[in-house]
Amino acid sequence: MDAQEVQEEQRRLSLPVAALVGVLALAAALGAGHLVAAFVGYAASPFVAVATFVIDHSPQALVKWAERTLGTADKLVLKIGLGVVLVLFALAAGQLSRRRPLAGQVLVVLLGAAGIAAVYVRTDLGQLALLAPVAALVAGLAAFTGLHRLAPPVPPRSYDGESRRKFLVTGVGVAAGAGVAGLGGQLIGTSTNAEGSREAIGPLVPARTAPPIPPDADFAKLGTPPFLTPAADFYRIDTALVVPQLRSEKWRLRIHGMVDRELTFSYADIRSRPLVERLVTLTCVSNEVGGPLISTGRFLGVDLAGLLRGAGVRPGAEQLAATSADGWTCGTPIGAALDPARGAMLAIGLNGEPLPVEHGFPARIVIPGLYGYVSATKWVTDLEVTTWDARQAYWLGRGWAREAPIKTESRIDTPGGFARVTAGRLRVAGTAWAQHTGITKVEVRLDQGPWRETTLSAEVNRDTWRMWWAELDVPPGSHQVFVRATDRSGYTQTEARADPVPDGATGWHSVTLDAR
Ligand SMILES: Nc1nc2c(c(=O)[nH]1)N[C@H]1C(S)=C(S)[C@@H](COP(=O)(O)O)O[C@H]1N2
Ligand SMILES: [Mo]
Repeated sequence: MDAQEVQEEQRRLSLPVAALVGVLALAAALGAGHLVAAFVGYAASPFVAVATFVIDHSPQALVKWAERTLGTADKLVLKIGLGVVLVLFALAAGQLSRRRPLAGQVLVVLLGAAGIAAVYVRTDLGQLALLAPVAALVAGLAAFTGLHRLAPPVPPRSYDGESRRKFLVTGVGVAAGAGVAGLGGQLIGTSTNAEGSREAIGPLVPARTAPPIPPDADFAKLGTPPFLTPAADFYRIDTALVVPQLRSEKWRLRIHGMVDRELTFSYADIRSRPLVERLVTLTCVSNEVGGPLISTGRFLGVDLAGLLRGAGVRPGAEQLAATSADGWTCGTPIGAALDPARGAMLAIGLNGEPLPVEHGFPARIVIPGLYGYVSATKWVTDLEVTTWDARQAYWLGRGWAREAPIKTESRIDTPGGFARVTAGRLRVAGTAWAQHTGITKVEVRLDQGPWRETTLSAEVNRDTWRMWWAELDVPPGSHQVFVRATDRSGYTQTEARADPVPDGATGWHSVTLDAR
């Protein structure tokens, strides 16, 4: 062993330095991946791709649980969680490599391979998209190896000022480079993204407007939600980790399958057709009894049945299979899509503006009365008229029902659960819905007492929710208030509790109160 080898043998990094090397290499990898992804597809950014993979391959019960409990924050929580895991990996890579870089290099390659695999399995991303995780792997490995070689050992025997300067300059360079690459990727990605295109749409003029909403369509002053949900508050549920960025100029909708003639529409084609406005309450099948995954919008768009009839639906068709730009799929009974009384639409506007990007810009499907997962495809680009046997939509393969009309349900909005209230006269208020049938009665009950009818808001149409309120006499103590709705078919909500899986929750919503 010569002196050089002895020195190499004993070279060891301190824990903080090793950790820094790991974290800087991670930053270099993510920054490089994000920059390349700006050119080959945003969803190929390795971080995004891995997180999406986690969503797509988690047990569906877990995904739905996250949607229910975390709502729109589910993705943020996932991203933070993944970020923490990655930093732990980076720290481990540093720690395992305090003597030799090999163990850390292996970890870096494993992480890079995970990114490549996550992009590879995505059928909606081209092969070019693989460049993003490959760039991440190369950058991560180079940064790790280079920084490891330059890092100060303990004890710092032959490590002089010059070596220290080199390490610092390289470290700062890697950090700055990663930041610039990441930010640059973000900037380039968004200048080619959907929001710019959306802002250039200009006013969308309805040929037929929805009737004005009467002032007594909600009891917002008594604690119900407003009849129309502001777009910013509209519940959002989808599997897209990165909101698909479509530009209206490039968007196309193809109608094919069991049709007489295949049709392709551009945004301009759709926009120049007579645009109709419809007030519709969307509901997610994952909504628990009493849950928030329901909102009402003023949708603007064209009649879906008209588009399909233009293509000529052939006999024997059963399913309208819709595909979104990000590869999500949805199957609707063809009858519901064609029924003129149902009013299915291809929507391009919400509440007087172009669809928000996260709600499907440039276009989505809206079909009154069906849960979102069997009807409401956002970022829709492809409609295939087909049979049930020929294609199985995304959530069907995960245990959810093929046909899923929205169930008649009701919710207490005020007071909230476990509220402390003053004993005596208590006002309760809430929401009820039975889309496509209509609500005719809502009743409330205190504990095991008699059902009492509530005052209903004006019925705007049968496809939207209805608000209710009532007053109850509440003695001091702990109590439970129940609500149940009856729809126009005469059906009264069952007390039997059912989970959202496979076709929507049932049961009476109740809140527990503490009256003093
Ligand atoms: N492309 C796409 N469209 C989708 C989904 C999705 O995951 N991807 N989820 C559906 C579900 S489950 C629901 S409940 C509605 C929600 O629409 P919103 O987010 O506009 O409220 O969108 C539907 N359309
Ligand atoms: Mo949903």
